[in-house]
Order: sequence, then C-alpha cells, then structure tokens
Amino acid sequence: MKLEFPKDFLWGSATASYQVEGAVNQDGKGMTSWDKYYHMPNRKYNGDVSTDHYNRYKEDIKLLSEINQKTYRFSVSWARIFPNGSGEINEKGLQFYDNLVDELLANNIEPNLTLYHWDMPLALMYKGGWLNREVVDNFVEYSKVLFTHFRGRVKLWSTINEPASEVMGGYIQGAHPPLRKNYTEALQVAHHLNLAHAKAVKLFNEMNMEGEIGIVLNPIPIHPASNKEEDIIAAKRAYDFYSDWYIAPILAGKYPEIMLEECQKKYNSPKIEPGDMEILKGAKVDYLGVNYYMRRVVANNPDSTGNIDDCFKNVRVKDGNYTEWGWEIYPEGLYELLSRIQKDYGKIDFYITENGMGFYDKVESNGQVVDDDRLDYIRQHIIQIHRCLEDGINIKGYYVWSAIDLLSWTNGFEKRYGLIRVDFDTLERSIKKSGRWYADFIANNYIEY
Ligand code: BGP
Repeated sequence: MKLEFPKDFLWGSATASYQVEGAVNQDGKGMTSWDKYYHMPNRKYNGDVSTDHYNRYKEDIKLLSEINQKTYRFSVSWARIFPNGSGEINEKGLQFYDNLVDELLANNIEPNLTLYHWDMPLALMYKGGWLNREVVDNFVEYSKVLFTHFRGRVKLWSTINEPASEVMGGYIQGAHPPLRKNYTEALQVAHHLNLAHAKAVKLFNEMNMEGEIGIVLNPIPIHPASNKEEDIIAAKRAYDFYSDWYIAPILAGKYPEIMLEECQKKYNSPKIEPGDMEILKGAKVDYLGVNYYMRRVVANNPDSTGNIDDCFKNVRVKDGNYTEWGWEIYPEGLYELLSRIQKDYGKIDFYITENGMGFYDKVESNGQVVDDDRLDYIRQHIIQIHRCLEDGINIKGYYVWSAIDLLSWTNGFEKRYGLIRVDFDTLERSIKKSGRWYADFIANNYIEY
C-alpha cells in the first residue's frame, strides 16, 4: 500500500540553542542557567562547544538542504539577545539569528522559531526565574524584539518548549536548573509559563504578525497497567499530571478541576491573580506543537506519600519494546494522544515538533552510521501521522529530533539523536543512513507500507 501525504506537508527536523550552538561566550552572549549548571563541580560535560552550530551554521544548513528538509525548528537563546535578561539589546546576538534565518530562506527551508527552550538568562534566574512573576513581562519584552525583527521572514513561531519539563525537571525532580524540589514552586512556575505564553500570543496578534503562533507541549498518552479500578484511576491522575495540566490552560483557558482543587488545598498553589484566567482564555493558539517520544504505563502506588505525582507509579511492560535508555517505542501512542486531545478540545491544527530516537550510535569502519533502528522508529511514527490525517486530525508538519547530533540535557554526548552525525573530537559532520532515508522519503512524499 502507498501512503501518500499532502503536498504542502512540512517535513523537517529540530534543535535547540543551548544543545547545539556552543559558543557560549561569543559575541556578547550572557550566561544562562545551563551554563551555570554545567560548570558546577563534578559535571562531566557541558555545552561550551557542543556541535558548534553557532560557527558552522552554513555548513549545517547545506547538509539540511542536502537531506531535503522543508523546515527547520530552532530556538533563540534569550541571553544572546538580552545578556542581562532585559534592558540592553546585544546586536551581535540578533545578527547571528539574522544570518541563520536568511541562510535557511535562501535554501528554501521554512524557519520555525521557538522563543524559549529552557536556557534562561542567568540574570533572570537570579531574580527567581519563572517563579518571579516579573519574568513574564521580561519574556514579553524579549518576544517583542524578535517579532519586530523577524516579521515577514519567520512565519512559524512557538513560545515555549515543554513547560512540563521545565516544571518537573527544575522544580519537582531537581534535575534541571534551578535544581528545586518543591511542589508549591513548581505549580506557580507552570502558571507563570502559561501567562508568559499567553501574553506573547496576545502581542503577536496585536502586532498583526504574519504566520502562526503556538506552544510546544510534551503530553504523554497513559495506559493503566491493568483493568483494576485503582490502576485506571491512577492512569487518569497521571494523565492530568503529565499532560492535561499543560493542555487545558492552552486550549481551554482552565486547569483540570480536581487536580487544581487538590493542589490549592495541599500546596496553596498556584496563586492565580484576578484576570489571569481571562488572559489564558484570550490567547488562542494557531496550532499545538506536540513533542512525542513514548507512552507511559502506570499503576496505583500503594506506598504513596500523598504528593500529586505519587499516587501512581510508572511500570515497565513485559513485552514492551524499549530503547537502550528505557524509553518505550510505541508509535500508536501518537495517534492515541492526538485523538484524545481532539476529542477533549475539538479540532485544532498540530505540528509534531519533536520525535526521534536516542541511542549509542555505532560508527562502521567506513565511517558510516547505519542506524536502522532510528530509521524504523521515524518510519513507524510517520505511518501513524498518516493514520491521523486519514482520521481527520490535521497535522501540518513533522520534525525529527534532532537535525544533527547535539548535547542531550542530562545524558551528554553519548545519547545521539541526529540525522546528521557529529564527531565531537573533530566536529566533522556526515549524514547517517536515517538522514538519507528521510531525504528520499521527503522527495517522494509517500511510504510504501
Ligand atoms: C525533549 C526536549 C529536547 C530533547 C529531547 C530528548 O524533551 O525538548 O530538548 O532533549 O527531549 O531528550 P533527551 O536528550 O533527554 O533524551
């Protein structure tokens, strides 16, 4: 069977500033929360050089063009534009993204710009980061500079990448900066991220910007470990916690009621000021960006300490197909997830803003990376996209994570995702088998199934 895709479907791949750019002290960039984090004692790696995309973007865009990318998703480092988080603009920082965007356009690659992919200017982190409501206005000030500067050239915009990861990594698990483990703070941070997003969307519309604006979420489809009622309840709670807590404010301007009530009772958070929910409601997105990697299977946790994410526990499925990093490969989950969102909130446009497979790449003696597993992972997910389209779920584009090998936030340079390989000793680039396959697929725009 031949699975064909719409002619204007945008096929591409993604990166994020801190993970790919390197050049952390170049051209007046300010320090970010991640620069600080990776230079704490006993860190084994950092993004100081990484892929050095900042200095090699031309070569990288040439390679992206060679593998037929129609679009490229990247993020802007806030601290390159505002080294102190706000106030004075660093023109050289803007110049880099000017060059990048112009080079993409010259190669017929549609830029998709994410305003914030976790690398908060350190000056703002010292003011309290997203916990400080003032940072919301700093974000709007920063967004305005980019909207003004790239008006007409960038047509696809995302405000924030994965607020859930920022909240969980930074404020619940204490694994990302600022290394906090505090539910009251976490819930407040989530609310401020939503406000920042909503205010940027409002500004985008007031400025009559051409193009589309959305947010990138990482909702996760959740399966109960059994048919027992307690596991079904646990799965519902887990979906609220991982997914709906972030989807509902974006698509409906509200928080899931049961969880909101519990959080306000237990943690006295989030504090919602009068008018906040109207701001969220008023910010209609043009699309929802979805990063999809895996599903979760959860069971009731009999040993719960009573915290909101403690009444369920993640379990491993007996016959599940897991990556070397323990992420379950479950392509159907993409279809299940988008169907569920559409069922809950009505029809909306989607972009799959990240999807990909991280593992230890092996380099053959001839220097090639024959990454059949990654190729198959991507292929399987593209088949699910087709299934969505057939079912009336409007996906407009798909981005492989990642365009090129880069730093994995908490796994360093071992866990690879790229369509393009980077030798991190020499910084030489080469296209992997998955990259060649993806290029052919894009040229054909169909999959033989
Ligand atoms: C997403 C992030 C990406 C990327 C990806 C892979 O959550 O948006 O920035 O890191 O996950 O994650 P990891 O590198 O931890 O395997």
